[in-house]
Amino acid sequence: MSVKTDLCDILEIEHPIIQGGMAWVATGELAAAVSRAGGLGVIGAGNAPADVIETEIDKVKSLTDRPFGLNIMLLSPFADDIIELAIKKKVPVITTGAGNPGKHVKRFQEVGSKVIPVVPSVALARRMERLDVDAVIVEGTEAGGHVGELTTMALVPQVVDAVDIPVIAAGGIADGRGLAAVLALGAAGAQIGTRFVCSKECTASEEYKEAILNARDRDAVVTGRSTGHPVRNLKNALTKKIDKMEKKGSDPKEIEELGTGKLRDAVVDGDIKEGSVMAGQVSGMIAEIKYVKEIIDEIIKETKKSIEENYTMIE
Ligand code: TUI
Repeated sequence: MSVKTDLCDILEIEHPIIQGGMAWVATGELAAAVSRAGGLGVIGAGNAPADVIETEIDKVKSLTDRPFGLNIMLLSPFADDIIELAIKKKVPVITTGAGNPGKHVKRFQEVGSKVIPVVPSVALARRMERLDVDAVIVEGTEAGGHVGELTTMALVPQVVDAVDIPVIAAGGIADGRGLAAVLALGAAGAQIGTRFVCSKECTASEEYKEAILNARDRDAVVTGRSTGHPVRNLKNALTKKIDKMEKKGSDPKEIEELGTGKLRDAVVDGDIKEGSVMAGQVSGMIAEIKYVKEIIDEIIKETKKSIEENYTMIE
């Protein structure tokens, strides 16, 4: 059973599902599992140095011959090194986050890589189309991690109307109802992050996964607006501390420093109290840790069912 879109042809994948390039979480193991299950697995470079990411790329290549991606977080101090590594390794698909990949797009494409930047607005989507990128990922504020202001529901159709390249929706999608919804908005696929954290193949700490399983609808909150880099995390001692500092008007630099290194504490060391537990608003609907293949097969089955049921209702 399958749901085919243009994206499947462009990326040579079976299902129109891209895995979010989550820093620390999206390792070679997770990316390989998603690609093997017919989606596009993506390694998250985050703030890691190039030698660490080279190992992850080699790991994916040893586990699957299928296409995979690398997400380059453009605010990383190692972003330039990661860009050179991606070119050297001819990574099949490059996604970018937290900035404008601008002058690098052509260099990636020259070695055969597809380039798909994450954009939080229509203006940036248009600029990316003029650079001849292969598609855009439109991320709504429902997402985990570094977020923009607009919702997936409002932003996706506006970008679909503004550009002629495929649009991949991100933020707020965790199951087949969500994928069916964004296909109805005109997207060619979905990027899914938080749902894949709660997979057997994900190497994040058990504590991190449990925090998502235990989360309720209002637990994924945004902090750090004063720094210019708002981040969605599960509510805990860290987010409460940051909230207090923002309310009393603390120096944004001090707030930014408080968050530095905290994602690793949560993902790797399992410190879900003082660490940064980045996760999307869908956390409240995730109830079980499953194999990646089960997650993807269920999403596709439910997408078809959602579309078909809605048709019979209006016939
Ligand atoms: O990048 C993400 N999500 C992330 S990055 C990250 S690591 C981090 N930690 C603390 C502070 C900042 C980052 C955790 N989660 N998603 C993709 C995304 N990109 N969301 C929003 C954007 C974005 C924002 C501005 C993309 C482009 C952009 O362009 C501004 C410009 O340069 O025009």
